[in-house]
Amino acid sequence: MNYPSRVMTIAGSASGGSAGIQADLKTFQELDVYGMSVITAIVGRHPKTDKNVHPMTLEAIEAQFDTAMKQVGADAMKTGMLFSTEVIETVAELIANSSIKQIVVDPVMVGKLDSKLLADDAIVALKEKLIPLATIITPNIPEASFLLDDRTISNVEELKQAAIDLYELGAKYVLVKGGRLTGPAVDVLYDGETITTFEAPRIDTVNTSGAGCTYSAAICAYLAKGKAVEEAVHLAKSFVTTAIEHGFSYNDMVGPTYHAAERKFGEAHVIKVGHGE
Ligand code: PXL
Repeated sequence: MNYPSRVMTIAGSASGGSAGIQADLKTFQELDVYGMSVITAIVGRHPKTDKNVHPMTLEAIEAQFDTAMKQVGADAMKTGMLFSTEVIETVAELIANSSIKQIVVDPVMVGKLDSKLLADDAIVALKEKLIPLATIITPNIPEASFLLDDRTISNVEELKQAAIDLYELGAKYVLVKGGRLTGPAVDVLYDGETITTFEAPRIDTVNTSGAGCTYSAAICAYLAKGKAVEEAVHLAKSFVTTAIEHGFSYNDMVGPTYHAAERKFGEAHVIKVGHGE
């Protein structure tokens, strides 16, 4: 038998099941890769104390990583919510000392419901320690803007310039996601030489919780399967667009994307790919 490729996510647990570790593992399963997880923190708001981020110890993070690597090993990995400088530094060291080749860094900063997922002082470690190890980073507009000292990004041209400038941080590829602009959902990929755009139709829904996690997890899964970065982004964008199209909610809160959508309904969206500036 051909065993499935091995993927690991290092991220926060989102108890509602839409984002974080839970979105990552659902995505991995849908794409038939073997998913493993290192939980950095548990995210869930306590009704009385209001505390929302419950961090794991560094020892627990290292123990999870070591166990998964010894038991299985990994062909690709992604990072999501890491929260603090010390966790970012620990994770960067684990990655640097591993043989994992494909590293997706989703620079998670703020959740859909405005929960803070990156500490104020952690941006320096993110930029200096983790991003230089990345095969690809996948910031959305607020994240790209924050990484570029609060630059305004309000159209596709500025999205392209942001990708070019973020490349200087040392990742091999930069994908800046334009989902928050108006018009079609355009993402820009830059590899130091060529700009590639990926365009999907805008879907009129509020149920996009975990879309960013799902997108980066899908990129990670396709990289583990041996796809080149551009192809992995293309396939992942189609996967997440279909998941967003079939997003839903069990109540009046912002709901999840539907991770099983592509499997159940087929590939609904053609992604338009453009090359050059
Ligand atoms: O969607 C960003 C995100 C990432 N990781 C965790 C989260 C969220 C959003 O709530 O809870 C753990």
